[in-house]
Order: sequence, then structure tokens, then C-alpha cells
Amino acid sequence: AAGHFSWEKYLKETGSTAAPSSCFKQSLTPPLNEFKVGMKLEAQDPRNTTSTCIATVVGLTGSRLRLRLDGSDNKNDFWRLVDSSEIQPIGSCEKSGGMLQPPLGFRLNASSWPMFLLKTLNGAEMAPSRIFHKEPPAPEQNSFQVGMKLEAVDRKNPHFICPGTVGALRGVEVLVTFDGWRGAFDYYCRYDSRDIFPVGWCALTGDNLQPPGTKAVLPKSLGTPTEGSVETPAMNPTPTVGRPPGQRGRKPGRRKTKITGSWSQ
Ligand code: MLY
Repeated sequence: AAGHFSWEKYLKETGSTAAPSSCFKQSLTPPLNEFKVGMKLEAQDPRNTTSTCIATVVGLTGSRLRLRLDGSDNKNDFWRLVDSSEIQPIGSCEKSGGMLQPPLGFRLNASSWPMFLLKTLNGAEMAPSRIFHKEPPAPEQNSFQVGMKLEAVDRKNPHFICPGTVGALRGVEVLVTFDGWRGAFDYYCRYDSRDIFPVGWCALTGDNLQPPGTKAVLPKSLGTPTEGSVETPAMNPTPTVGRPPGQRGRKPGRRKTKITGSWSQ
């Protein structure tokens, strides 16, 4: 059994510090999740952000909703916080003079959209507006520092929230790296991204925090061999120890490297 992950112990062991909550665009007390599976709402289509679509809650995790666009397949689910500005009660789009759109990849003929919309909303359980929360304000500036710990959505596996470290800063952006994993999951995001959370977020929301990987990239204080062992994303590749040129960037599929040393349990 892996046992559970303790930030307190881990911060001590790694001699690292948590990014202060004031760095994040997240509410200090995570918003209550009163949604239920099956409820419908309006959501921006993540693949076509100018469209507002009908979405159904297909899962709940902490302060987040697992959403599926009506008329889409089950391969494009996405996760949103209950205080996301990208979701709203049904009726909001029309109220503001907009038109609900079919999702990108609508599985029927476009001409059947009006009838599909009618049918999908008929008798539907619509999420009441009182369970939507206002998006918190963004901090005024990027106040993250390299080395600070946080919790972050694994964008390749967005149901996972994982322990991570600020790997670099680039203006308003921060490089999110995942502890115990090589660079394949790293990404740059804005400092006010909704995908990054202060240490302790999952414990507060009841979302499931993954333990750090036990595969590669030791924290600095536990003897990371060299700088540069943290790969940067494909956008900005940097030579990585032990990989010949031309084989940089991400390889598809899984890639784990076993290391010694363990902080899990
Ligand atoms: N199936 C994948 C999951 C990797 C998840 C990595 N995150 C947690 C940073 C794998 O085992 O490679």
C-alpha cells in the first residue's frame, strides 16, 4: 500500500516552502460543490471558446465538476471549478443575447441541432444559479518564486491534481513541474491560471491529491544531480541529460525512469 501523502512531512524532507495562497487566483476557502451528477448547465466549449454549449455534470471531485457537452462524445470530458467563469446556469446565454451552439464534433447533422437542443433540455435537471460561485479575483501580479510548492492539474490527465514545484518564471507565466516525474507533464501557465492551487487545497476540497511520482527528478535538497535535469516543454526544448539530440521533447505514451530514494508513505 502506498500510504497517504503528507505535505507537512514532504516540505520538511525536501526543505521547501509552499507558495503563499496570495499567489493564486483561488478562493481562500474553496467553494462548496453542491452540484449533482446529471445536472445541466451552460459551458464554454473548451475546443471552441467562442461557443456556449449545454453541458452535463458526469462527475464531481472536490470543488470541480467533470463535464460533458451534450451532443458530444465521451472522449472529450473536461473539468471546471464550481467558481469558474466558464460555466453558468442555463438561460444565461439567451439572457445576454447569445445563442447556444452545438459542440465542436457534434455527432449529428448540424441541421438537427435545434431539435436536439429542445430534446436535451426537455425535462432536464438544470443546476440552480445559487450553486454557481463567483470567480475569485486574480492577484495583481505574478508573485511566485522558483522552487515554491503547489498543487496542479496534470493537463495530460486533468482528473489528477498533483504536487508540483515552480520550475521557472517567464513574465506573467510560471513553469509547473510535477514532483517525481520527468518533464513530460510540465507546462507553462499564467500565474492566475485556475489549474494551480495552494498546498493543502485538495485536503480542503476533498479532491484526490496524487502522491509525487517515485520516478526521476529528485527534489534539489535530496540531491538532484544537475540543473537542467528538469526538462522544459516542447515549446522551448533544452538538452536533457542522457538523451541524444533529435530525441528531445516529449515522446508519446508513458515514460518513467526509476530512481532510488523515497518519500512516499
Ligand atoms: N498513465 C500515466 C499517468 C501519469 C500521470 C502523471 N502525472 C501524475 C504527473 C503514466 O503512468 O505514465
